[in-house]
Amino acid sequence: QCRTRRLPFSTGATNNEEAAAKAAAINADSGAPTIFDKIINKEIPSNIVYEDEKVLAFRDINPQAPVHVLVIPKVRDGLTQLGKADARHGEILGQLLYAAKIVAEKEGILDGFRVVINNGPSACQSVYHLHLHVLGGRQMNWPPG
Ligand code: TR5
Repeated sequence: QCRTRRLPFSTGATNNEEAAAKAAAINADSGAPTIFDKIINKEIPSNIVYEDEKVLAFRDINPQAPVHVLVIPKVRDGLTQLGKADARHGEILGQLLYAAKIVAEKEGILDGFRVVINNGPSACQSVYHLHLHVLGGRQMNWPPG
């Protein structure tokens, strides 16, 4: 469960809201290196599903479905979150989406899978290195939470 929501549309700060805002600040987009850099550099182990020159895909440590893989660019280049994308990122964004399809194919979930990008505190983003969640292996419900 995401506990870092800072709702921009909330009115009147309660203690709970202040606590949530503080928690969100910890996970804010500071541009600092993230745990994913260590995974890319193989400083910490991960369960890699797919890798090419530009993209790395590895299993999420806290899976929300039988298949839950994260697809990330090996070079962040300012893409802490999708909302920071500009025209120069078009190629890598396409490569990430195509890699998500390759992952789905490798994992045998082409019949039904979901690709999710959480962008910013109100969407529960917790790691500020752009990543696509590829989820499947069970019935995915709609609407999402
Ligand atoms: O909440 P957002 O969309 O930012 O997704 C971040 C995802 O990274 C979450 O689903 C986490 O479970 C996942 N995560 C966090 C860590 C981690 C990871 N997946 C694989 N390996 C991980 N390590 C080693 N360390 C993490 N802190």
